[in-house]
Amino acid sequence: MPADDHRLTTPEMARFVVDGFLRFDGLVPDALNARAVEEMRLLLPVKLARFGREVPEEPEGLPQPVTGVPLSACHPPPSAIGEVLRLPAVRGVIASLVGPDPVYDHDFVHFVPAGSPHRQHLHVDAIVDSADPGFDVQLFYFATEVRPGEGGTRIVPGTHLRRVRAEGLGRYQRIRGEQQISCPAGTVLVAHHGLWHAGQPNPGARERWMYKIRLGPTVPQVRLWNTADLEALQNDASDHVFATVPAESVGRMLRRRHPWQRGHEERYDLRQRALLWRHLTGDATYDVDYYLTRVERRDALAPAGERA
Ligand SMILES: O=C(O)CCC(=O)C(=O)O
Repeated sequence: MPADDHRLTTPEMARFVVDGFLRFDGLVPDALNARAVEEMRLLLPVKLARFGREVPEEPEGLPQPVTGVPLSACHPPPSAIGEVLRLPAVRGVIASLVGPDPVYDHDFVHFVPAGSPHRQHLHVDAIVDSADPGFDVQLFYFATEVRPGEGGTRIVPGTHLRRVRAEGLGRYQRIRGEQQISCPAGTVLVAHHGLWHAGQPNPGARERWMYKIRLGPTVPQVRLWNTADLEALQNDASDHVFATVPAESVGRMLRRRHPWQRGHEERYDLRQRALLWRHLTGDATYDVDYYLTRVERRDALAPAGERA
């Protein structure tokens, strides 16, 4: 049930908390995708040169944003990339997660030529973020069709709440439940900054053009989505899989297990998801399976000097 202003629904927000991303297939119309690819062709040398610490000239009429400016100041008309970022459907997704005018962190053009054997190792971009539940988003915009196995990004759903060292991940070659994105042109994937991912080879005959932008919140990330359905779905702290489980609730949605979360492994992530849901709802008593409340209640009984 997308809202009129395209903001996300509560089940979609819960899915973001569980998976660390949401994808919207074919969201951007073909004519705009074609213009965006042409713009990326012009920008790629600029981005690569800057990465190499050069100061290249910007293409005429396409001023590139500076870190720290509001998104509304980025990629002004006639930029096709700006037009994508200003589509009501894209703005609704962004506004739901980081507010209506988030801060621009950086962006990049990720081009994989046809036949490229280049493979990135699995990594996270945000290895020096703090441990609080606040988050940035990264928008992956696939401007060209990506056929199965032809250069789509490899992602591991549900890994975004693990605190890892980026290079420590590089050794993992296969993880149960990982996906390699294939999608129609115009697909937008919005990810939590902690999602594990890697660029892949493109043995196909088509170029793969993807634009990625990182955005940070400028307002508290509390109830920014369409919360019309929240009251009916929000569970209280008595939610416990071995005792009390409401028929339909956010808790049920958050409890979904990924294939790599075996045995009791999922409990670490469930606790992190509950903390993130507290952050998103402003409800400091929210819980799933009682993990947070149990410890907090015990802690409140401890002598002052022993409290965590
Ligand atoms: O090219 C890709 O598919 C992913 C690239 C990327 O996200 C990165 O380098 O951090």
